[in-house]
Amino acid sequence: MHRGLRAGWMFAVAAGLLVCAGSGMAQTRLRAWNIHPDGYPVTEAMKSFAQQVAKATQGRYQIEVFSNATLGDQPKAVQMLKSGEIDVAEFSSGPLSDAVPGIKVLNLPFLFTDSAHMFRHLDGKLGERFSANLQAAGFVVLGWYDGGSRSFYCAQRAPANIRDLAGASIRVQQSEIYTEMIKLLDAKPVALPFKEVLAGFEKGTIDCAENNMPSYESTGHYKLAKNVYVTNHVVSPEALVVSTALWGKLSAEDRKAFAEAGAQSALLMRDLWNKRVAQALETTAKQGAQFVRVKDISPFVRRMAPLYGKYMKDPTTREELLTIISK
Ligand code: GTR
Repeated sequence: MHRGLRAGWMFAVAAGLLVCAGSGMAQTRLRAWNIHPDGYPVTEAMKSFAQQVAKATQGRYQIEVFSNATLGDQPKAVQMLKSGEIDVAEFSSGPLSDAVPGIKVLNLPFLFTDSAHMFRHLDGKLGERFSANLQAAGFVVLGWYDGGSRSFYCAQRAPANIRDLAGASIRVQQSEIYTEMIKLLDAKPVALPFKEVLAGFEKGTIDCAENNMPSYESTGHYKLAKNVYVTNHVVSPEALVVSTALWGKLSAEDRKAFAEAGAQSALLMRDLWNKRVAQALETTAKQGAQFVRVKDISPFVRRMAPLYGKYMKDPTTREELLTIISK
C-alpha cells in the first residue's frame, strides 16, 4: 500500500477506535463451540455467522469459533452453554434433547422422511414451539441446520438385514433416545464421544456406529468400517444456539442482527450440506465403502414401537409427535 495512503488508513482506524471508545462502545468477544473440522458445512456456516454479526454490529461483537470439540465433547458443551461458559454453539438434537426433553421427538427413528419434510416443520409453527422449549431451558435458536440422515456402518460384519445387527456393539451419541433405539434392535449401545469413535473401531471396542455420510467421511470412519447399511433411520436437525445469558444482554437491535445472521447461516449450511453429502458418498465409495440399501424398512419400524408408544404417552412430546405424523 502507498505510504501516504497507509498512514491515512491507520489514522482512520485509530480515529474509529477512539470514536468507539469515546462513545463507550466496547468490543465483546464471544466463544463459539463446534465439533466439526474446517471446511465442514457446519464450520463454514458458523464462520459466516460470526462475520455477519461482526459486520452488522460494526465490530462490537467478535465471535471466535473453536472447532473440532477442542473445548470439550458435546454433552459437556451443552452444560457449558447453559452455565454461560461459552456463548454460541452448534448442537445436534441428540445430546441437546437430554437437556431439553421437549425436543426429544426430533430424534425418533423414521419420523421425518427427508430434510425437506423436516424443514417444512422446523421453518414453521412447530419450529417456533421447539425454539420456545429450548429457550426456556437456556438455548436461543438462531438457525436450524441440517443433521442429515443417519445410517449404520460396521467394520467386520456386513449387515443386509436388521437382524444382522443383533448382538453388535454399536456406538451411539451420548443420548438416551439413541441408546433406547439400539437396545430395541437387540444390539449393545456403547455411548462414546464423537472424537473417540475412530479409536473405538481401531481397538475393536465397537463393531458398528451410525451417522450421516458427511461425518462418516470427515472422521475417517469409512477407512475402518466399510460396510454401510443404508437405513436412513434418523433424519434430524441441528441447531445454532446462543445462551439465554448472552441474549439477555443484547439490545433489541443487536438481537435482530444476531437473528438475521443465524437465519442466513442456516440457509448457507443447508446448501453446503447437500453438496457435501454427494461428495462424501463419492469419496467413500471410491475408497472401498460398500453400500447395502435396506429393502423393507417395516421390520425396523415395528421394532421401534415401544419408543413411539413412550413418546406418545409423554405429555412433553405427544402434541409435537402428532403434528409431525399427521403432515
Ligand atoms: C454428527 C453431528 C455431531 C455429533 C455427531 C455424533 O452428525 O453433526 O454434532 O452429534 O454426529 O454422532 O456424535
